[in-house]
Amino acid sequence: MKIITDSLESQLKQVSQRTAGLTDPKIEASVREIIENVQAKGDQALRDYEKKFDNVDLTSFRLSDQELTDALDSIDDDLREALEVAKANITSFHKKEIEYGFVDSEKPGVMRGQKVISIATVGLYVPGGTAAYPSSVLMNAIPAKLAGVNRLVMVTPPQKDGINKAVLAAAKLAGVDDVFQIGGAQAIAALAYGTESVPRVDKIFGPGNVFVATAKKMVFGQVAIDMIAGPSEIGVIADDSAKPAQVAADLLSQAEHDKRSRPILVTDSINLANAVSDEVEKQLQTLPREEIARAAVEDQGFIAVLPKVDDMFTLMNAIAPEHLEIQLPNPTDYLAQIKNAGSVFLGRYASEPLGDYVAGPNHILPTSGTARFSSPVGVYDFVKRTQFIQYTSDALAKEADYITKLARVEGLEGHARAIEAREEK
Ligand code: HSO
Ligand code: ZN
Repeated sequence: MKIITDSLESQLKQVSQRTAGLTDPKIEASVREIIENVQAKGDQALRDYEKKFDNVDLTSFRLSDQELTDALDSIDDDLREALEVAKANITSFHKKEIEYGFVDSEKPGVMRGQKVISIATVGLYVPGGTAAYPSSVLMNAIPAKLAGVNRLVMVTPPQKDGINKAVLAAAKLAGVDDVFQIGGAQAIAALAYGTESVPRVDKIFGPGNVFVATAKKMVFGQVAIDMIAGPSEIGVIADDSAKPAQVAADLLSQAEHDKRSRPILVTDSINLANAVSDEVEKQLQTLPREEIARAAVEDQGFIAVLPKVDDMFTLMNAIAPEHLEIQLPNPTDYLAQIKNAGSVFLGRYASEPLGDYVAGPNHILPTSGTARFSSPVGVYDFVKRTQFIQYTSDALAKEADYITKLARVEGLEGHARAIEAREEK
């Protein structure tokens, strides 16, 4: 792995030059055409695109409830137990995120408040092939259902040998209401505009390839979207007390996701830097996804050596990694110094995959430095807020002059008169 011993200033400069890539205009044009066709021709367009892109002839897109039940019955007992444990831990954590709104009646005659209302219908995109992760179905569906979403609609591309049973089992366990076998930009268009068989949703969640991501960007406004997920990172801050084999394994756990994943170690110890670099090479040689992980390690990864602990945190906050492991003695002492990170893993035993699967906090996290301004997926993403106001005649009379003053300054006589219409003569 590349080891960098430059000054903090020079490393910060390199981080600040990182930018999000622009979408290719050719992809945009073809996605626009797909969206327009689905809008105009509904199910017929979906059938045509599924034939063209996924080479399947579909008469109906929706899987029956029996198919979901059968999938859940078909998985082995150990997998069932693992999914159940994950579900229980995700549920108990996310229950803590539920908001109840408030009513404020501190001023006489005035009631003000905020009400939290679940989003009625939500779409969840689940990619096909090897990126179809049952764990990610749980991470989206459980907070959605806790928030009170009425109808949670999952879409996933049809597969030659049928849709991944573990994904369907997770969907059933987590309370997904409908599963449609459709994928790509056409699935996003169907969710955004609705077709004869696919309901129109209010918000779309879930990762996908560049066509899916482009389609999500284009339908934003018609519907809400969760985020546009970019390449992910794992950042580890460690000193000499860390075990090189563990640090290396954790870096590779994230590197194996994608060639564009970025594994980063920041340490004050050149010995640890060298030992981790050697370990990464050694462990790569027996990793089944070596090709992907090696590309991530060699093209995206690096080890930064900075002698001061404060500097290590300054650099990591600038990187704003999706996952941040603190492998230092007394790791909780550093929580206050962390400003930008999706999810933080404290101490030797909080290895990143613990958070991917069973700990309970969400694993759908802000990537590519967006932890500067975004949060993990949570119950709060599946709700919206409405506020309310009630005044008595006396309470309004006390503030009426302020309203008419502000209204007339803004040139809005109608506003002022609406208030004056309440004056009791
Ligand atoms: N680490 C991924 C989530 C995941 N890992 C799903 C395994 N399965 C999020 O960056
Ligand atoms: Zn992972």
